[in-house]
Amino acid sequence: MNKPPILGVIFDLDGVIISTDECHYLAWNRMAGEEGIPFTRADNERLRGVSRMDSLAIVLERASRAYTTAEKDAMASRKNAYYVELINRLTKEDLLPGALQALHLLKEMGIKFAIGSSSKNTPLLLKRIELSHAFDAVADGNHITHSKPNPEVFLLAAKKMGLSPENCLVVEDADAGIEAAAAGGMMSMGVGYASAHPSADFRAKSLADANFKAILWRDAS
Ligand code: B16
Ligand code: MG
Repeated sequence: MNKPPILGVIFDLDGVIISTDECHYLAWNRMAGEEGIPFTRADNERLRGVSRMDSLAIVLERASRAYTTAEKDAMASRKNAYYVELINRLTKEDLLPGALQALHLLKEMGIKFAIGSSSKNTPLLLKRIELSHAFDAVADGNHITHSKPNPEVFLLAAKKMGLSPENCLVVEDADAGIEAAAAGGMMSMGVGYASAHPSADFRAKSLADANFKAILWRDAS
C-alpha cells in the first residue's frame, strides 16, 4: 500500500532549530534556587517539549511545601523573565547545525514548512535567529490550549499550511512531540534525544544528518 506523500514538514523549535536547553536550565535553576528547591540538569531533561506550567509542576515535585495558584503563576513569570533575559542574547549563530540547510532544501523541493512549538516565546526566538518570515506557518504555545503530547499544535500548523495531517512530517527532539505527531496522524522524525523513541518513523542525530531527499522521495523510487 502506498504511503501518503509528504507535502509539508513541521519543525519543533527548541532543540531542533535552535538549542535553548541551557537557557531553560539556567532560568529554572535560578528560580528554583531562590525557592530552595533542588533542580539539576537531569530534572531539566524532563521538561523538554513540556509547556511552562506543566514544567513548573515537575519542578515543584521536589518542593518541600505546597504552593498556591498565585504563587505558581508568579514563579512561572519569574522563570520566564530570567529565560527571556538569556534568549535575548541569542543570534542566528545559535541555529543548530543543518537547520538553515534543511529549510533551503525544502524550499528548493517545493515542500511547505512550519513551526510547531510549545513555547510562548516562539515569536521572540524566531526574531532573534532572523527567521520570523521564513516559515509558511507558525503554530506555538500562544495559540493552543493543550500542549504536547496532545497533537493540537501540530494539527494547527498543518491547517495553517492548508495540508492534511497525513501529508505532514513532524521533526521533534522531545518524546512528548513524537507522541503528539502519532496522536495527530502524522509521520515523525526523531532528532537528538527523541531519535531513540520507538514510535519515530525516521531518525537523525541532528538536522545535519537528516536525509530529507530520501524521506520525501521514498515512494518515487
Ligand atoms: P515557554 P518546543 C518547549 O519548546 C521547550 O522544549 C520546553 O522546554 C518549554 O518548557 C516549552 O517550550 C514552553 O516554553 O516557557 O517559552 O513558553 O520544544 O516545543 O519548541
Ligand atoms: Mg523541542
